Amino acid sequence: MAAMPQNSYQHWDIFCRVIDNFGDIGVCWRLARQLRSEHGLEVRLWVDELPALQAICPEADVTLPLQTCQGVVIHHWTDNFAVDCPGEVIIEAFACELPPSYLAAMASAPQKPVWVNLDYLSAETWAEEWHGLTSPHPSLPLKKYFFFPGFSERSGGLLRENSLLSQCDTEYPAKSDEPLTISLFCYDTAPVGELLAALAASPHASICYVPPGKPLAAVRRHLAGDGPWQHGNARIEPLPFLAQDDYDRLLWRCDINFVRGEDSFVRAQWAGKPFVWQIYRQEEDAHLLKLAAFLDRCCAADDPATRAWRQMFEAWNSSQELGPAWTAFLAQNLEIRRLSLAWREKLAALPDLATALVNFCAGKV
Ligand code: TRH
Repeated sequence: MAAMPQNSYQHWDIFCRVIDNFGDIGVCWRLARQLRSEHGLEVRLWVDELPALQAICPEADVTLPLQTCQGVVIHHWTDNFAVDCPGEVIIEAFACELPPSYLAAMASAPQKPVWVNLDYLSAETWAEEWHGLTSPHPSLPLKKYFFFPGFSERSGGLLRENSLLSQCDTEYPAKSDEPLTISLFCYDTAPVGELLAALAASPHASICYVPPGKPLAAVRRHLAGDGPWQHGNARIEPLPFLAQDDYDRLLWRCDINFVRGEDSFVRAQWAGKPFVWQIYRQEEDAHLLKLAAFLDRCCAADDPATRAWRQMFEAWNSSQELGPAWTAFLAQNLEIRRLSLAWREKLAALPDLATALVNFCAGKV
């Protein structure tokens, strides 16, 4: 267990509203588990959609208003919310808005809790500038801190469990013979048809693992039936939705990972394998700035491998032709593997997000 900083708080409440998909609960569940298992904290997780939690944590029971999973106390967050005593630290994930009765309880607590908005991950520099700033509540004697995950020491870092990298390297040491193994977690807007065509026509055999939901729906728009499919030189295999730790193992085991959103994107970076990110679309194309900011950090060099990697990200996220980008990406695969490991090493030198958050909150009121 990590050494506790002076004046650290024991009782943490995390609030999570599932907007869509699995990223909101994915981040909160991972954080809750790590605060419990590595920092020994008492953690309550309030989540409004238990089925989303159950998808990534199959032991969760969707019928229970209150249960404990892996040491984390899980509450179903419903409209008739009630709590006796607020935590000492309150994490409002992704500005999900705390219930008014809870805010009132926070305001009347003898010692005001530390209230933190855990924000979305962005490589943009404004996120570093905002990291750690506060905002007073308009009417109650409370202030909220903004905590931004990120890719530099000026941010709150990324979620990374203590033994993650050693576990990954021990369980799945490098392999690089055919068939090429690929995991495909994407939105249904990705140019999946072009990827399937390129894999089918490739002289190299591949296996592509496809999770249910949007990725499988995208595949089924191009291949008839339920699969698995042999499509030219590619085998396309549907997978069940995996528990979060098993999804990590899939990323460790595959040669190339297509990931999306926020949490799988981070986990692919810890896998240290070439990955392709489909960013979550935002209004007015705000996501394109976010994508460019990440590429400027991760793919800053001007060499053939970095250019091929960047080109693949751009093609996967736009309507550009995918075929040439994929061919260049594959041709540079070994070098991109080396770049992925170097990037992982750079990120792993930063404090992990859970530890940074515990240190950030210690002693604050
Ligand atoms: O599911 P996502 O697209 O989630 C999000 C949300 O849409 C959110 O609203 C948005 O703001 C955010 O993206 C940017 O992608 P993400 O973040 O990768 O979350 C997926 C989670 O599901 C992650 O924790 C990994 C997990 N997962 C499993 O546990 N098992 C699986 O089989 C798969 C495919 C994923």
